[in-house]
Order: sequence, then structure tokens, then C-alpha cells
Amino acid sequence: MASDDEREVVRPTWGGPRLTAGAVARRLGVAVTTLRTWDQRYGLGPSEHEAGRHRRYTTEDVRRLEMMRRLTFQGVSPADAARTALAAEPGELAEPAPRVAAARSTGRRVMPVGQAQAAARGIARAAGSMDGDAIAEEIRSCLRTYGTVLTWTEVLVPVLSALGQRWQAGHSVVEIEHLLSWHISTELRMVVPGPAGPRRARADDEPVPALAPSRTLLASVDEEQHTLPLEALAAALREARRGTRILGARVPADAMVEAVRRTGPAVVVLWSQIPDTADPTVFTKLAALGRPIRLIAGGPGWSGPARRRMPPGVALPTSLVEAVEGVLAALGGPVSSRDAGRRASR
Ligand code: B12
Repeated sequence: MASDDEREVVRPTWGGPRLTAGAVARRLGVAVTTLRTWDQRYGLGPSEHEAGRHRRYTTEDVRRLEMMRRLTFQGVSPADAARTALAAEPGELAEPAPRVAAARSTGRRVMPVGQAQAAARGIARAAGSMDGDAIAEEIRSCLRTYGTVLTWTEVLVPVLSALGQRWQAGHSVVEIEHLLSWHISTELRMVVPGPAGPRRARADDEPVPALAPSRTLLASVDEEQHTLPLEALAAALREARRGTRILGARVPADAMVEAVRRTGPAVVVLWSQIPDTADPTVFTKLAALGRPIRLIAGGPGWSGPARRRMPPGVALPTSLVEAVEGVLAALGGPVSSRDAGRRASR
């Protein structure tokens, strides 16, 4: 079965696919009514109009809308964001490089490449010599200065990927993998809620701000042992003062359904790292509950054959920053993903 996005794509013979409002809304993680408002109020709509057909969005239209969404998430007023998106030249519309996007959207400065590489090298060296304290110290220092999104994206993902490559090349790194995973988890779990108000560091003696009630449920799917990206997501949301319920590794589909029944979340994020664990039935079961829940599938597992069997309406973010923004958008309210990057001192 084709995914909903695929089914809704109209493929012309020139100029790239044309998307329906529904497909664009899902891609951006906004409601169709929001798209309509942006069109009516700011003229930011589909540029093509075919007689007798629904209006379709071109690739350039979608890029403008992505810019609109990015800017509004960064706290720019909708009118100003729309003006900027409409005036942008096609070349300016391309998605900025992930590291720039992460920094912008979290309100942090970009982590200098040299600094990220030095931190990654330090962690890799400490891990190689099985020095847990040094791993912890390096991660803690990055989290304090750059926050969760940049530390995860710029430092930890490269270290983990390099480790994965060494494992694949037949090196014995399993003990290193376990030690490193332990310390990444520990440090991410110690990230405290960021301060409300203008960007600033929270003083050590300042009380930790209260979290909004947990309306976000996070879990790795059945048989899936990888959890670190979800732990990074939970930490980034905590920086944005949003609580989460996290069920951890290997949660069977029926237990997921029960957890949703019992806790009534607004957003559910399910992680699958490897194609073997990516069974979309869990999303079908959750969708069948008929509740207004934003369903989000995270992890490379879903990009395999599972993707085609995904029920309609499940969002598939491809980075931590995109997942944070998707959750915050679904939760609504005034908090933007900038808050996720505000300095959280611990
Ligand atoms: C740490 C680790 C473990 C730890 C996990 C600990 C934990 N608590 O999570 C342990 C030791 C338990 C483990 C176990 C196994 N692992 Co392992 N593991 C890893 C490792 C090194 C990092 C995993 C990770 O956190 N990745 C997250 C980031 C770092 O990687 P990524 O997903 O590729 O990131 C991309 C996107 O997902 C996105 N992204 C990044 N972060 C986020 C966050 C969000 C929210 C979103 C939406 C997107 C996003 O951006 C990245 C670039 O595009 C990877 C190597 C790797 N390259 O990932 C292997 C790896 C995933 N493991 C692998 C394997 C094979 C296993 C085992 C089967 C080994 C075994 N024989 O026992 C088992 C268990 C499998 C199972 N059933 O779950 C393979 C998977 C190969 C495959 N594609 O099938 C990998 C790729 C290693 C390799 N190169 O072969 N593993």
C-alpha cells in the first residue's frame, strides 16, 4: 500500500511533484486550516491553479511554507515571516545545513566545527580508554554550553556513527558502546528545564522551573533496544519546559496501546533504529483508537519497507530538531523550539 503522502502526490511530467494541502500540512506538521489561513491572510499559498481541480503546491511553494514555519517557530511574527518567505529568492529557500538549522531554531549560536570535532575526539578517546568519568565530563560541558540539540547533533551523533562503523568493520567495540551509551543516557537524563523568559543561563542557585504536564509519550518499539535518540528528544523537550513520559526500550504494541489509553497523550513518538523492528502495525492500532493524537515515527528503521505500510498521517521527522519542533507544534501554546536551546545549567 502506498503511504498517504505518496498517494497524494500528483506527478506531472515537468517541474517536480505537486502536493495537495493535506500532504503539505503533514510534511510541515501544521493543520490544513493553518495553511488556509497563511494563504488567505498572507498570500502564501499554492501558486498553481488548474481549472476543475484542487490547487496543488509546487516544490517552491512548499519551500516558502517551510521557511514560514521555520521563522514562526523562531518567534518571528507570522506577518513578518510571510513577508520574508514571499520575498526570498529561490536560492535562499533551500533548507539550511542541518547544523545551521539546529542552531537557528534553538536560538543558540552555531557550535564552531573545530570545537565540535575536539569534543567528539575527546569523548571518543575517553571511550576508547574506557574512562567513564572523562566521557561524562566532556558531555556535561557540551550540554551546559550548547544545549541538548547541538550537543547531540554535532558531537554525539558523529561519535556514535563512528563507533557503529568500527563495529561493522569487525573491531571489538561492544564494551565501549555500552559504556558510552550509559554515560550519554545519564547526562541526558540530568538535563533540567530551561529558564522561562529571555535567553540567559539559569544560575545554579535558581529554582528549577516547573514542567508543563506530560502530554508526550515516547517509546522504542517492540524488540528495539536503541533508545538514545529518544532520550535526547526527552532532554531537548525538558529544556523547552515540556515534560515527557518515556517507556524506554522494547515496548510491545499492545502495551503501547494500553499506555495511550491510560495516559491520554497529545503526541506519541515511536523509535525504530533498525528495519527488523519497524512494524507499522503499532501505528495502525493507535490510529484505530480514534483519539486526536499526533503520531510521530522516528529513526532510520521506518525508512525501509515499513514506510509503505504506514497508516496515513504519521509524521516522519529526520532530525532531532525536526522532532522537537513537531512535538512542540502538536502541543501548541506559546513555547517555541528556541526554548529547547536555552541554556540549562545543572
Ligand atoms: C549505541 C548503539 C547500540 C546500543 C544502544 C544503547 C541505547 N540505549 O540506545 C546497544 C549496545 C544496546 C546496541 C544494540 C544493538 N545494535 Co546497535 N548501535 C548503536 C550505535 C553505535 C548508536 C545508536 C544510536 O543511538 N544512533 C542514533 C544516531 C547516532 O544515529 P542515526 O539514527 O543513524 O542518526 C540519523 C537519523 O536517525 C537522524 N537522527 C539522529 N538523532 C535523531 C533523533 C530524532 C528524534 C530523530 C527523529 C532523528 C534523529 O540523524 C542521523 C543522520 O541522518 C549504532 C551506530 C549508528 N550509526 O547509529 C549501532 C547500530 C544501530 N546497531 C546495530 C546493531 C546491528 C545492533 C544489534 C543488533 C547488535 C547485536 N548483534 O546485538 C543490537 C540490538 C538490536 C535491537 N534489536 O535493538 C547496527 C544496525 C545495522 C542495521 N541498520 O540494521 C548499527 C548501525 C551499527 C552498525 N554500523 O552496524 N546498539
